[in-house]
Amino acid sequence: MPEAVPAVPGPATGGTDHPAPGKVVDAVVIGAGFGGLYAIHQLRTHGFSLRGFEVAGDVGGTWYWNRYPGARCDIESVEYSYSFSEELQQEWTWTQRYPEQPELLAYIQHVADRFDLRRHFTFETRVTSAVFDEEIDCWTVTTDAGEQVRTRFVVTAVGCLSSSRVPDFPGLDRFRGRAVHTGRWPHEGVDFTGQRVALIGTGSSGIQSLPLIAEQAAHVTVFQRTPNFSISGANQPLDPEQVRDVKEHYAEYRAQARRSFGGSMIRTNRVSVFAVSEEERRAQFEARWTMGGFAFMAAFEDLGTDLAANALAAEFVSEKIRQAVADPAVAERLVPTDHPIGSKRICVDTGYFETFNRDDVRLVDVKQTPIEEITETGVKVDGRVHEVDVIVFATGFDAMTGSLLAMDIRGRGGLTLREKWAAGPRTYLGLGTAGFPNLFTVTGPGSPAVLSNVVLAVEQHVDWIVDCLEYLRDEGLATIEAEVEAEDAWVDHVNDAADRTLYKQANSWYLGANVPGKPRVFMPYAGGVGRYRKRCDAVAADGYTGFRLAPPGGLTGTEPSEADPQPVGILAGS
Ligand code: NA7
Repeated sequence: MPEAVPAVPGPATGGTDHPAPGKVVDAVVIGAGFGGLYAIHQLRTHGFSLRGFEVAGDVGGTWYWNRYPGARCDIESVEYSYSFSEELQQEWTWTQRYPEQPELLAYIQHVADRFDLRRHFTFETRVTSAVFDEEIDCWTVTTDAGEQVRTRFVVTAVGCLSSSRVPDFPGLDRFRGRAVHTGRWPHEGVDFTGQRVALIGTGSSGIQSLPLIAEQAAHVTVFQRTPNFSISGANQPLDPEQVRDVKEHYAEYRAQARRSFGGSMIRTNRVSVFAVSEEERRAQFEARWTMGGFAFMAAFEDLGTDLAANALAAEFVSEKIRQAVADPAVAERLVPTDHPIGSKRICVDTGYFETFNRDDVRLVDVKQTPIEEITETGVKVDGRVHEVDVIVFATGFDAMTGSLLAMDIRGRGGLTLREKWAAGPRTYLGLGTAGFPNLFTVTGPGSPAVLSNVVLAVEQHVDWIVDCLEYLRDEGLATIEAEVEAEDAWVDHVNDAADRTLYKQANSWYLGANVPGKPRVFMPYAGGVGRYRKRCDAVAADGYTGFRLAPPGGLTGTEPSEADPQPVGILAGS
């Protein structure tokens, strides 16, 4: 099994700021990544009492755990950053077009320091359960340290790609070498010098890490089940002139991103791929290829929705793969053939395909002949053991629902979230789910987060949630809960939006296809962040249509008794 990550000492900041034991707090925030940190900041700014819990030893979320060589964001740094503070966005200067994990983590730590956010968190502590008491409209949150906190609201900011997953290969425990997962990378790093390495998985994590592991290791065997489309990020140091321009016009750029489909400043060429000559088409593809990264899929307006249009883009990228890889047989195995380009999140790489030109890198196809077992000395495929010293599992995550369902969340009538979502997640706007009052999911299933720039997505969710809590406080209301009809309509709409695209044609983690037994449901909202934001704003402006709002005891008709803990904060107007 991949080894456990050693505990990292907690941050050396000035103590904690936790409400007195026994007090009912307004909100418990779970997670100290981009979402949880901003939730804490906004809730505190608006006068809510709170507690935060985080499994890791410090802030960072995704960027705390994914420390593998080459880990880098696929959204440009100037966009993948908070917009809520003008001072913050002016004072922080990114160095590269696509930020590497250490720079991202340094940024998040800077935000935590600058806004003094750590003091609200209890680190190295996992929330194990959250149980709603409908008599008194109150949640009890329990941690693995045995602490119980009573709270009016629970805000989960647990991340969409935080539940790392190692497939259940027979013999996993027998391996005598070292085994690590990219999403739980050891903090002291892994020295591959002189080592024979097995890299299992060719998603974004495998594709980013291969070139760097290969540079160090004696030999790398890459076990590929599904070839993936990957586009060079054309990463480079940021031009100071460009940084100056972005900083000067940040407000406009952010506004444009908020209105866009994917939450970024990439502009889609609003022309069908069929409306231009072959020459023009090629020139446009070439120009977008040179730009690098996600801009490629915006070369024409119909690449994500029309299979024939998509095939032209896929063919262009396949040609690039064939040009990059010297051995035609290896190149052919690296060319994706089983899904439309972009129907899985496109990978953004630095020299991935070229790495297969090295003598010390070998590609093993495990589609037709899957990995049989892990032995004491290596990985067995088709009767042959590939002997290695280290296995790197770049095998992905139980995405979007894994970390939510890992907690025992119980709503009305003791219904568990696991029971409610047994056939797939059901939410209203990705923010709440019927039967679970006062539970908010930042970047929950049914929201566009993972199809977009996640930082922009968490800001929108947190702003909406905090506005909602203020509304409830101002109106003297105790609970908010999605109505079943609104939720059903939203789930239908999420499905319709996906059906208008090619997303469902890939066996992706968006569909839960990578986890055996997981219901095959398209989880994110593919209608675009601009449209989604408008919808959320309209719901709020109309007094939270589709949600049921109630005063204290309003749904049960029960007033809290003297013996019950008296709510502080939200109802008491703290
Ligand atoms: P991904 O994209 O889920 O990739 C996981 C990879 O692991 C993928 O190539 C899988 O093949 C492979 N895998 C999973 N199980 C197996 C087994 N049993 N045998 C062989 N190969 C296997 O995770 P990443 O961490 O790379 O990226 C996640 C997201 O992070 C990414 O989309 C970006 O948004 C950032 P498969 O494709 O399932 O055949």
